[in-house]
Amino acid sequence: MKLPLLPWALLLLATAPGPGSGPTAGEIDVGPAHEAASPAPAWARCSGPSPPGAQESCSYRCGDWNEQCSCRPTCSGLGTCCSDFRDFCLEISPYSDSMMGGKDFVVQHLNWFNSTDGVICRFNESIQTRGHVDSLGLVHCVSPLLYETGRIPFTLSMDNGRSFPRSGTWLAVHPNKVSQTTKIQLENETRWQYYGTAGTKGNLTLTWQATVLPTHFVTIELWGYEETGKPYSGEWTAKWSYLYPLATNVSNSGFFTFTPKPAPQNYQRWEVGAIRIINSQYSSGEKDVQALWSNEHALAWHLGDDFREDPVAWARTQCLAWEELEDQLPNFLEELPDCPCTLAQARADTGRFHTDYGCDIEHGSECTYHPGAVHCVRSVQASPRYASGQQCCYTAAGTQLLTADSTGGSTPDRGHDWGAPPFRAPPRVPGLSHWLYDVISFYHCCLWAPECSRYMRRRPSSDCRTYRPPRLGGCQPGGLRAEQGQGGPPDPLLSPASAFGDPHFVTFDGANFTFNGHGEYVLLEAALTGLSVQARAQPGTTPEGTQARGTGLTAVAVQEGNSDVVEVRLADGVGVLQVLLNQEVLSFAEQSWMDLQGMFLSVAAEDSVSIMLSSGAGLEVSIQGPFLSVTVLLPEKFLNHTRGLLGTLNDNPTDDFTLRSGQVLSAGASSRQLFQFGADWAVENASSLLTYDSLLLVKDFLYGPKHDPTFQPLFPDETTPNSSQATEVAELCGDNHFCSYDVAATGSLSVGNATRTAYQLHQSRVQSLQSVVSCGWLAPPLNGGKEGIRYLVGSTIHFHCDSGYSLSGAEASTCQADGTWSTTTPTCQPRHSYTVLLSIIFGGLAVAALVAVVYVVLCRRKGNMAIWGSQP
Ligand SMILES: [Ca+2]
Ligand SMILES: [Ca+2]
Repeated sequence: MKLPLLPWALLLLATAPGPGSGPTAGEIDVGPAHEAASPAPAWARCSGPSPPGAQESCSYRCGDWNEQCSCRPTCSGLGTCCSDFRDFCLEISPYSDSMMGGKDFVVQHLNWFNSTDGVICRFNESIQTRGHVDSLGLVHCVSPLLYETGRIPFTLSMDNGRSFPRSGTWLAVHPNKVSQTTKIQLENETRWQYYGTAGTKGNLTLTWQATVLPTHFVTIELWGYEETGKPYSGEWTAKWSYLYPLATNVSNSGFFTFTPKPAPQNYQRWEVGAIRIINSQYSSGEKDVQALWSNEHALAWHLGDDFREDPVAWARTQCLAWEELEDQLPNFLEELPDCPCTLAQARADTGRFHTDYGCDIEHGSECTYHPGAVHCVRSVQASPRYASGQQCCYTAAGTQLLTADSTGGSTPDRGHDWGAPPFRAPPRVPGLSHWLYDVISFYHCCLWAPECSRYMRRRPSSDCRTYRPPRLGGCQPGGLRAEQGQGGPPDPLLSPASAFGDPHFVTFDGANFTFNGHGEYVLLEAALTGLSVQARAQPGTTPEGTQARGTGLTAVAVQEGNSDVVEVRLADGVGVLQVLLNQEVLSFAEQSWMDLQGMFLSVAAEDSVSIMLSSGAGLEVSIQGPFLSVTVLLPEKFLNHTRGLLGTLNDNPTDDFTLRSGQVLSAGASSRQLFQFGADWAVENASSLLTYDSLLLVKDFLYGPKHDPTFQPLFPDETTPNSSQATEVAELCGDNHFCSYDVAATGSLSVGNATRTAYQLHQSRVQSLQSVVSCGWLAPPLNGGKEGIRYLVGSTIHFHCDSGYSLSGAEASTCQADGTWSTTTPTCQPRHSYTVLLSIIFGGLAVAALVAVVYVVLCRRKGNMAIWGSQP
């Protein structure tokens, strides 16, 4: 019955409502699979002559479909596209650049040899930039200056704005995430930001790639960034302004040098800005024309004579003014999540924390602003009300580094460096709100004046007392297990292409099971946030090329609430990950990080994808052997709110095998009962998040049963353990039954070993995320000090007094399992003798010397500031 309907299926495949978009008026929903098999499925009854007015063009119809043809991204794979699909649903190259704009991009597949009276690109339905058609007939657009990151819809007009029938998407990224080679280079960068302070004067030089701007003469301009209006009010506005030209009509040589002069008085209020270079045919300051930008930076070099005459006093005044302002603004610290207690936790909690590129253990730990740290992470999500950001830094020993102990400690940020959806207005503007509230003040207090303690007082590190690690569940392919075929099992290590891994599931509460279903299944559903994670499992292939009796995951899809839908899948089964956003294949050729609706996406090294959802839930998908490995991380708020194959998260593993009906399988359920449990969680068409964009997927999954009842897996009791291996198995596998099962099934110890390794990877992650009790920061005694900066259970802090004082109380305190210190900080009582007087004198001298040393060190630190991306 199904096959004759296939042509319909193809046309209507496009009709499967796009995830996230929901059915719209006139759409015919694709019924569940069993309906398709019935004599007259609902949608078939509706068929007949095309309704009047049906269109065969994608003009104004990108993302739509009708009975005639489709303009949805899935149409290419299905061969159902309208013939002019690519003329109207635009592909562009490059597809991304800094949100600062001015990037020229080319519309692909659209060769324009007709006359045109004007190319106009309209972004976000409001910002228009002028494009052009080049001598080869290629259509160009220019990206606009934006105050947001992420995917920006645009439409294209070829008739000077009368009609905009074509559409596409531009990806705006954080200015620091753009390749430095596409920017103006400020030569000897630190000189620019210290110009006018002691010992920094002379000429400044900038260079750029002249070929990027197709002109002989350019204008070099300064732009300034400011936020106006009452903070945290509706009038709070972000604004880039053109300030003044540094040079007009200079040769486009890629090189310019000048002696900075103080800016005219009315421009001195801008302290953060960037340089822009444009074709001199445009008038100075013309918006949204093709341009090159420099990094945003502290405009020391343009500040007035008052700065140059006494930079330290000037900066101190600014620092004090910032302090005063901070005290009037709401306290954002209370809203921030606490940091993970250890480096291991911070690196494993990938749903909520992500590497701070300014201090990255995987890139040499160049921690300019955090001396003493080897790695920092930032909270992925900005805090809900004030859009502020948490930062957490760790020492080589894995201990959190706090500002209370060290100037290298992590500093929370009033404006999250990565911005916060919906962006556009302060304090949510990516990078720049952070510059105004957290970075320029660092220059004032810490780099230009010796007032750093003032900065640290208002940006104190959080400790980890309220941090709770996320819970972990997932599905890992087991070892590379070969099918037992005729003539005995082949050695999978000799024929890896023939190998497959059984999906071994571990629930959030730690129950393990093997499930070899062929179909699409619900890994997790949580009504709490509308979170849904679904996966597709497909059989492996035997060495003989036939279907194996074990399956592995080949695709996983996720959505939370009304977020975008992201699917990660194996592309054509050749060990390459493919990521789909709302059914469209994403390219990571230009960007490895993407700000999407309701989630962030990060791709590492092409074989692993991290998805960070707004609830703090995270997904890690990677390739392991011939299949996918999927790990789901859930914050504690999901307790008692999950169902599906990964179980009911409630600290009780015995109720994890719960069917949709609520019936609970006992912990001793047989592998056949567990198979039924898995089958019960088959996805339903109406709520499927997966994409069906090939004939095979349509046939096997959209119209096939979601759980294939004809597929016969191999159950453990069908394998015969080889008693001669018993000792070796026990030695290798210990109590890991996945390992012993796979050895039994394949007869190969090396297979068991691979299974064990995969399992151990999961276990080590679980281990990293173990809860650690923290007693919190412990103050040193007044007129004394302490040794030790670790405040976790079992750690001991030792106290001492300055000379002239004697300790009253315990010399040490230990963090106890209940989160309290064994004793309070002792006090230091003065000893009454001449030594007191002497120590005061020498102590005073020592303090003065220390202050001098700190100041010199801070000034020197500027010499190391190679990367401006590494912000405090
Ligand atoms: Ca910070
Ligand atoms: Ca449970």
